[in-house]
Amino acid sequence: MDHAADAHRTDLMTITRHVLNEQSKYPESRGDLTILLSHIVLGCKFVASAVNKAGLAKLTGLAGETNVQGEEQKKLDVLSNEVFVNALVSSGRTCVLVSEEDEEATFVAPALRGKYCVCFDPLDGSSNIDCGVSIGTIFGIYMIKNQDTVTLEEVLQPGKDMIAAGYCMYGSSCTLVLSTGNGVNGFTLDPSLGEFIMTHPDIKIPPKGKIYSVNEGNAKNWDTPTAKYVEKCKFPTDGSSPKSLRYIGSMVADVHRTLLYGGIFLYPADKKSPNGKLRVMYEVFPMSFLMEQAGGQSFTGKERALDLIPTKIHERSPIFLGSSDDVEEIKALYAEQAKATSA
Ligand code: FDP
Repeated sequence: MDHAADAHRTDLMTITRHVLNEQSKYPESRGDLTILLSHIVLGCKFVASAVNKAGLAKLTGLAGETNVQGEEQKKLDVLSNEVFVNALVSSGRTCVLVSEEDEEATFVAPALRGKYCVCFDPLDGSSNIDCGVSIGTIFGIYMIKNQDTVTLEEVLQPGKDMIAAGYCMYGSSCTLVLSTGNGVNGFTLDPSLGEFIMTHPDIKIPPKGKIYSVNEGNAKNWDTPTAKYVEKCKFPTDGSSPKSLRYIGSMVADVHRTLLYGGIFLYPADKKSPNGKLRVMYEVFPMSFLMEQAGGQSFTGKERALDLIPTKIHERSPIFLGSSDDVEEIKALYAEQAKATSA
Protein backbone atom coordinates (compact mmCIF):
# COMPACT_ATOMS: atom_id res chain seq x y z
CA MET A 1 0.00 0.00 0.00
CA ASP A 2 1.33 3.40 -0.92
CA HIS A 3 0.88 5.30 2.35
CA ALA A 4 2.48 8.45 0.96
CA ALA A 5 -0.05 8.58 -1.89
CA ASP A 6 -2.87 7.87 0.55
CA ALA A 7 -1.72 10.65 2.86
CA HIS A 8 -1.64 12.92 -0.18
CA ARG A 9 -5.25 12.08 -0.91
CA THR A 10 -6.30 13.13 2.57
CA ASP A 11 -4.68 16.54 2.19
CA LEU A 12 -7.17 18.03 -0.22
CA MET A 13 -6.44 21.26 -2.04
CA THR A 14 -9.96 22.58 -2.48
CA ILE A 15 -10.52 25.54 -4.77
CA THR A 16 -11.31 27.73 -1.75
CA ARG A 17 -8.05 26.72 -0.05
CA HIS A 18 -6.14 27.44 -3.26
CA VAL A 19 -7.72 30.87 -3.75
CA LEU A 20 -7.08 31.76 -0.09
CA ASN A 21 -3.42 30.68 -0.52
CA GLU A 22 -3.15 32.95 -3.55
CA GLN A 23 -4.78 35.78 -1.62
CA SER A 24 -2.26 35.44 1.24
CA LYS A 25 0.51 36.40 -1.21
CA TYR A 26 -0.99 39.89 -1.28
CA PRO A 27 -1.14 41.14 2.33
CA GLU A 28 -3.07 44.26 1.28
CA SER A 29 -5.86 42.09 -0.18
CA ARG A 30 -9.23 42.32 1.55
CA GLY A 31 -10.46 39.02 0.15
CA ASP A 32 -12.95 40.53 -2.31
CA LEU A 33 -11.83 38.34 -5.23
CA THR A 34 -11.90 35.28 -2.99
CA ILE A 35 -15.51 36.06 -2.06
CA LEU A 36 -16.46 36.72 -5.69
CA LEU A 37 -14.87 33.46 -6.84
CA SER A 38 -16.67 31.49 -4.14
CA HIS A 39 -19.98 32.83 -5.50
CA ILE A 40 -18.97 31.82 -9.04
CA VAL A 41 -18.07 28.35 -7.74
CA LEU A 42 -21.51 28.11 -6.14
CA GLY A 43 -23.11 29.01 -9.50
CA CYS A 44 -21.06 26.30 -11.21
CA LYS A 45 -22.13 23.69 -8.65
CA PHE A 46 -25.76 24.64 -9.13
CA VAL A 47 -25.51 24.42 -12.92
CA ALA A 48 -23.59 21.12 -12.69
CA SER A 49 -26.44 19.68 -10.67
CA ALA A 50 -29.08 21.16 -13.01
CA VAL A 51 -27.29 19.76 -16.08
CA ASN A 52 -27.26 16.30 -14.48
CA LYS A 53 -30.96 16.51 -13.67
CA ALA A 54 -31.89 17.89 -17.10
CA GLY A 55 -31.40 14.48 -18.69
CA LEU A 56 -33.59 12.80 -16.08
CA ALA A 57 -36.23 15.51 -16.36
CA LYS A 58 -36.33 14.93 -20.07
CA LEU A 59 -36.76 11.21 -19.63
CA THR A 60 -39.61 11.68 -17.19
CA GLY A 61 -40.96 14.30 -19.56
CA LEU A 62 -41.47 11.56 -22.15
CA ALA A 63 -43.83 9.71 -19.83
CA GLY A 64 -45.98 12.74 -19.03
CA GLU A 65 -45.90 16.28 -20.29
CA THR A 66 -45.49 18.34 -17.14
CA ASN A 67 -43.67 17.79 -13.88
CA VAL A 68 -45.36 16.88 -10.59
CA GLN A 69 -46.16 20.50 -9.78
CA GLY A 70 -47.65 20.98 -13.21
CA GLU A 71 -44.94 23.55 -13.99
CA GLU A 72 -43.16 24.02 -17.27
CA GLN A 73 -39.47 23.13 -17.10
CA LYS A 74 -37.27 26.21 -17.36
CA LYS A 75 -34.78 26.17 -20.18
CA LEU A 76 -31.37 25.32 -18.79
CA ASP A 77 -29.58 28.31 -20.26
CA VAL A 78 -32.13 30.75 -18.82
CA LEU A 79 -31.97 29.00 -15.46
CA SER A 80 -28.16 29.10 -15.49
CA ASN A 81 -28.20 32.82 -16.26
CA GLU A 82 -30.55 33.50 -13.36
CA VAL A 83 -28.35 31.49 -11.03
CA PHE A 84 -25.18 33.34 -12.00
CA VAL A 85 -26.78 36.79 -11.96
CA ASN A 86 -28.14 36.13 -8.46
CA ALA A 87 -24.86 34.65 -7.22
CA LEU A 88 -22.81 37.53 -8.61
CA VAL A 89 -25.09 40.31 -7.41
CA SER A 90 -25.46 38.79 -3.94
CA SER A 91 -21.68 38.51 -3.60
CA GLY A 92 -21.69 42.30 -3.09
CA ARG A 93 -18.43 42.41 -5.08
CA THR A 94 -19.70 43.26 -8.59
CA CYS A 95 -20.82 46.52 -10.17
CA VAL A 96 -21.46 45.41 -13.78
CA LEU A 97 -22.41 42.07 -15.31
CA VAL A 98 -22.19 41.20 -19.00
CA SER A 99 -24.00 37.98 -19.81
CA GLU A 100 -24.42 36.18 -23.11
CA GLU A 101 -28.09 35.80 -22.22
CA ASP A 102 -28.82 39.49 -21.60
CA GLU A 103 -28.92 42.06 -24.36
CA GLU A 104 -27.83 44.90 -22.08
CA ALA A 105 -25.16 44.99 -19.37
CA THR A 106 -26.59 44.80 -15.84
CA PHE A 107 -25.56 47.63 -13.51
CA VAL A 108 -25.80 46.38 -9.95
CA ALA A 109 -27.85 48.49 -7.47
CA PRO A 110 -25.57 50.94 -5.59
CA ALA A 111 -26.12 49.31 -2.19
CA LEU A 112 -24.77 45.98 -3.44
CA ARG A 113 -21.92 47.28 -5.57
CA GLY A 114 -18.34 46.06 -5.47
CA LYS A 115 -15.32 46.74 -7.67
CA TYR A 116 -15.54 43.91 -10.19
CA CYS A 117 -17.10 43.52 -13.62
CA VAL A 118 -17.85 39.92 -14.59
CA CYS A 119 -18.42 38.88 -18.22
CA PHE A 120 -19.86 35.40 -18.57
CA ASP A 121 -21.59 32.87 -20.74
CA PRO A 122 -23.68 30.93 -18.22
CA LEU A 123 -24.14 27.89 -20.46
CA ASP A 124 -21.98 27.74 -23.54
CA GLY A 125 -22.47 25.11 -26.23
CA SER A 126 -26.21 24.96 -25.65
CA SER A 127 -26.86 23.13 -28.92
CA ASN A 128 -25.26 20.15 -27.15
CA ILE A 129 -27.59 20.17 -24.11
CA ASP A 130 -30.26 17.84 -25.42
CA CYS A 131 -27.84 15.07 -26.41
CA GLY A 132 -25.90 15.14 -23.13
CA VAL A 133 -22.60 16.27 -24.68
CA SER A 134 -20.22 18.43 -22.60
CA ILE A 135 -21.20 22.07 -22.13
CA GLY A 136 -19.78 24.76 -19.88
CA THR A 137 -19.76 28.14 -18.18
CA ILE A 138 -17.11 30.71 -19.15
CA PHE A 139 -16.21 33.82 -17.13
CA GLY A 140 -13.76 36.70 -17.13
CA ILE A 141 -13.25 39.29 -14.38
CA TYR A 142 -12.14 42.92 -14.61
CA MET A 143 -11.49 45.47 -11.91
CA ILE A 144 -13.38 48.77 -12.28
CA LYS A 145 -11.67 51.97 -11.09
CA ASN A 146 -14.72 53.62 -9.59
CA GLN A 147 -17.71 51.38 -8.96
CA ASP A 148 -20.02 54.32 -8.20
CA THR A 149 -19.50 56.08 -11.52
CA VAL A 150 -18.91 53.05 -13.76
CA THR A 151 -20.06 53.43 -17.38
CA LEU A 152 -20.40 51.00 -20.25
CA GLU A 153 -17.23 52.43 -21.86
CA GLU A 154 -15.23 51.29 -18.85
CA VAL A 155 -16.51 47.77 -19.34
CA LEU A 156 -15.18 47.65 -22.90
CA GLN A 157 -11.60 46.94 -21.87
CA PRO A 158 -9.03 44.86 -23.75
CA GLY A 159 -8.75 41.24 -22.61
CA LYS A 160 -5.21 41.81 -21.32
CA ASP A 161 -6.73 43.91 -18.50
CA MET A 162 -8.62 40.93 -17.08
CA ILE A 163 -7.49 39.94 -13.61
CA ALA A 164 -8.96 36.43 -13.64
CA ALA A 165 -10.75 34.06 -15.97
CA GLY A 166 -11.99 30.50 -16.02
CA TYR A 167 -14.47 27.97 -17.21
CA CYS A 168 -16.40 25.08 -15.76
CA MET A 169 -17.01 22.07 -17.97
CA TYR A 170 -20.06 19.93 -17.31
CA GLY A 171 -18.84 16.70 -18.88
CA SER A 172 -18.08 13.13 -17.84
CA SER A 173 -16.88 14.92 -14.73
CA CYS A 174 -17.30 18.52 -13.72
CA THR A 175 -14.02 20.41 -14.10
CA LEU A 176 -13.31 24.03 -13.22
CA VAL A 177 -10.22 25.63 -14.76
CA LEU A 178 -9.09 28.93 -13.24
CA SER A 179 -6.38 31.53 -13.59
CA THR A 180 -5.98 34.56 -11.38
CA GLY A 181 -3.05 35.70 -13.49
CA ASN A 182 -0.51 33.40 -11.92
CA GLY A 183 -0.71 30.22 -14.04
CA VAL A 184 -3.64 27.90 -14.61
CA ASN A 185 -5.05 25.24 -12.29
CA GLY A 186 -7.80 22.67 -12.80
CA PHE A 187 -10.22 21.38 -10.14
CA THR A 188 -12.63 18.45 -10.35
CA LEU A 189 -15.92 18.43 -8.48
CA ASP A 190 -16.06 15.58 -5.98
CA PRO A 191 -19.83 15.03 -5.83
CA SER A 192 -19.60 13.22 -2.50
CA LEU A 193 -17.94 16.25 -0.88
CA GLY A 194 -19.56 18.93 -3.00
CA GLU A 195 -16.08 20.46 -3.34
CA PHE A 196 -13.82 21.22 -6.28
CA ILE A 197 -10.49 19.48 -5.60
CA MET A 198 -7.28 20.43 -7.40
CA THR A 199 -6.57 17.66 -9.91
CA HIS A 200 -4.61 19.57 -12.59
CA PRO A 201 -2.04 21.81 -10.89
CA ASP A 202 -0.10 24.34 -12.98
CA ILE A 203 -1.46 23.38 -16.41
CA LYS A 204 0.98 24.02 -19.26
CA ILE A 205 -0.14 23.48 -22.83
CA PRO A 206 2.35 21.44 -24.92
CA PRO A 207 4.26 23.76 -27.31
CA LYS A 208 3.00 21.81 -30.32
CA GLY A 209 0.03 19.48 -30.69
CA LYS A 210 -1.29 16.72 -32.90
CA ILE A 211 -4.92 17.87 -33.04
CA TYR A 212 -6.76 20.61 -34.88
CA SER A 213 -10.32 21.54 -33.95
CA VAL A 214 -12.62 23.39 -36.33
CA ASN A 215 -16.07 23.19 -37.90
CA GLU A 216 -14.99 21.96 -41.33
CA GLY A 217 -18.55 22.28 -42.57
CA ASN A 218 -17.77 25.97 -43.06
CA ALA A 219 -14.72 25.27 -45.28
CA LYS A 220 -16.27 26.53 -48.49
CA ASN A 221 -16.52 30.02 -46.99
CA TRP A 222 -13.07 30.22 -45.34
CA ASP A 223 -10.44 32.82 -46.20
CA THR A 224 -7.13 31.74 -47.78
CA PRO A 225 -4.93 31.55 -44.62
CA THR A 226 -7.45 29.35 -42.79
CA ALA A 227 -7.92 27.10 -45.82
CA LYS A 228 -4.13 26.80 -46.29
CA TYR A 229 -3.61 26.06 -42.60
CA VAL A 230 -6.17 23.26 -42.46
CA GLU A 231 -4.75 21.82 -45.69
CA LYS A 232 -1.32 21.77 -44.00
CA CYS A 233 -2.81 19.98 -40.98
CA LYS A 234 -4.10 17.24 -43.27
CA PHE A 235 -1.30 17.12 -45.85
CA PRO A 236 1.87 18.34 -44.10
CA THR A 237 4.72 19.08 -46.49
CA ASP A 238 7.52 19.00 -43.90
CA GLY A 239 7.54 15.21 -43.41
CA SER A 240 5.53 15.37 -40.15
CA SER A 241 2.38 13.26 -39.59
CA PRO A 242 -1.03 14.73 -40.37
CA LYS A 243 -2.90 16.14 -37.39
CA SER A 244 -6.09 14.48 -36.09
CA LEU A 245 -9.37 16.36 -36.25
CA ARG A 246 -11.52 16.61 -33.10
CA TYR A 247 -14.54 18.92 -32.93
CA ILE A 248 -17.23 18.75 -30.27
CA GLY A 249 -18.93 22.05 -31.05
CA SER A 250 -18.83 23.19 -27.41
CA MET A 251 -16.13 25.80 -27.00
CA VAL A 252 -15.43 24.81 -23.39
CA ALA A 253 -14.92 21.15 -24.26
CA ASP A 254 -12.87 21.85 -27.39
CA VAL A 255 -10.67 24.37 -25.58
CA HIS A 256 -10.29 22.10 -22.54
CA ARG A 257 -8.99 19.25 -24.71
CA THR A 258 -6.69 21.68 -26.54
CA LEU A 259 -5.32 22.98 -23.23
CA LEU A 260 -4.56 19.50 -21.89
CA TYR A 261 -3.42 17.69 -25.06
CA GLY A 262 -2.09 20.58 -27.14
CA GLY A 263 -3.03 21.54 -30.68
CA ILE A 264 -5.16 24.33 -32.04
CA PHE A 265 -8.80 25.42 -31.84
CA LEU A 266 -10.08 27.61 -34.66
CA TYR A 267 -13.29 29.53 -35.15
CA PRO A 268 -12.26 31.64 -38.14
CA ALA A 269 -14.04 34.37 -40.05
CA ASP A 270 -15.80 33.20 -43.17
CA LYS A 271 -17.69 34.80 -46.02
CA LYS A 272 -21.00 34.42 -44.20
CA SER A 273 -19.66 35.60 -40.80
CA PRO A 274 -16.83 38.08 -41.43
CA ASN A 275 -16.34 38.49 -37.66
CA GLY A 276 -16.48 34.78 -36.88
CA LYS A 277 -19.03 33.45 -34.43
CA LEU A 278 -17.54 33.55 -30.95
CA ARG A 279 -18.12 36.50 -28.66
CA VAL A 280 -15.16 38.58 -27.56
CA MET A 281 -16.00 39.46 -23.96
CA TYR A 282 -17.14 36.11 -22.57
CA GLU A 283 -15.70 33.52 -24.96
CA VAL A 284 -12.61 34.83 -26.76
CA PHE A 285 -11.07 36.85 -23.89
CA PRO A 286 -11.36 34.37 -21.00
CA MET A 287 -10.14 31.46 -23.15
CA SER A 288 -7.28 33.56 -24.55
CA PHE A 289 -6.29 34.63 -21.02
CA LEU A 290 -6.16 30.98 -19.91
CA MET A 291 -4.22 29.93 -23.02
CA GLU A 292 -1.57 32.59 -22.50
CA GLN A 293 -1.34 31.80 -18.79
CA ALA A 294 -0.73 28.15 -19.75
CA GLY A 295 2.05 29.09 -22.20
CA GLY A 296 -0.04 29.04 -25.40
CA GLN A 297 -1.11 31.80 -27.77
CA SER A 298 -4.32 33.30 -29.06
CA PHE A 299 -4.68 35.24 -32.31
CA THR A 300 -7.61 36.87 -34.10
CA GLY A 301 -6.19 36.74 -37.64
CA LYS A 302 -4.99 40.32 -37.18
CA GLU A 303 -3.61 40.67 -33.65
CA ARG A 304 -3.03 39.09 -30.27
CA ALA A 305 -6.58 38.38 -29.09
CA LEU A 306 -6.07 39.98 -25.66
CA ASP A 307 -5.08 43.29 -27.31
CA LEU A 308 -8.47 43.67 -28.97
CA ILE A 309 -10.61 46.52 -27.62
CA PRO A 310 -14.30 45.64 -27.98
CA THR A 311 -16.69 48.36 -29.11
CA LYS A 312 -19.86 46.61 -27.92
CA ILE A 313 -20.55 43.96 -25.33
CA HIS A 314 -21.69 41.20 -27.70
CA GLU A 315 -18.97 41.80 -30.30
CA ARG A 316 -17.64 38.76 -32.17
CA SER A 317 -14.14 37.91 -33.37
CA PRO A 318 -12.40 35.17 -35.30
CA ILE A 319 -10.14 33.16 -33.00
CA PHE A 320 -7.17 30.78 -33.30
CA LEU A 321 -5.85 29.54 -29.98
CA GLY A 322 -3.73 26.76 -28.57
CA SER A 323 -0.15 25.49 -28.66
CA SER A 324 2.33 28.25 -29.33
CA ASP A 325 4.03 26.64 -32.38
CA ASP A 326 0.69 25.80 -33.98
CA VAL A 327 -0.66 29.34 -33.55
CA GLU A 328 2.66 30.68 -34.91
CA GLU A 329 1.96 28.80 -38.17
CA ILE A 330 -1.42 30.42 -38.72
CA LYS A 331 0.05 33.83 -37.81
CA ALA A 332 2.69 33.32 -40.52
CA LEU A 333 -0.01 32.54 -43.09
CA TYR A 334 -1.95 35.72 -42.23
CA ALA A 335 1.29 37.75 -42.37
CA GLU A 336 2.02 36.23 -45.80
CA GLN A 337 -1.43 37.23 -47.03
CA ALA A 338 -1.14 40.77 -45.62
CA LYS A 339 2.22 41.15 -47.42
CA ALA A 340 0.76 39.86 -50.70
CA THR A 341 -2.24 42.23 -50.57
CA SER A 342 -0.11 45.27 -49.66
CA ALA A 343 2.42 44.56 -52.50
P1 FDP B 1 -23.49 26.85 -29.32
O1 FDP B 1 -23.82 27.57 -30.59
O2 FDP B 1 -23.94 25.43 -29.30
O3 FDP B 1 -23.92 27.59 -28.08
O4 FDP B 1 -20.80 30.19 -29.18
C1 FDP B 1 -21.50 29.08 -28.90
C2 FDP B 1 -20.97 27.78 -29.49
O5 FDP B 1 -21.87 26.76 -29.23
C3 FDP B 1 -19.58 27.39 -28.93
O6 FDP B 1 -19.64 26.79 -27.69
C4 FDP B 1 -19.07 26.46 -29.98
O7 FDP B 1 -17.65 26.39 -30.00
C5 FDP B 1 -19.61 27.03 -31.26
O8 FDP B 1 -20.75 27.83 -30.89
C6 FDP B 1 -20.05 25.98 -32.24
O9 FDP B 1 -20.44 26.58 -33.42
P2 FDP B 1 -20.77 25.73 -34.76
O10 FDP B 1 -21.97 24.93 -34.44
O11 FDP B 1 -20.99 26.76 -35.79
O12 FDP B 1 -19.58 24.88 -35.05
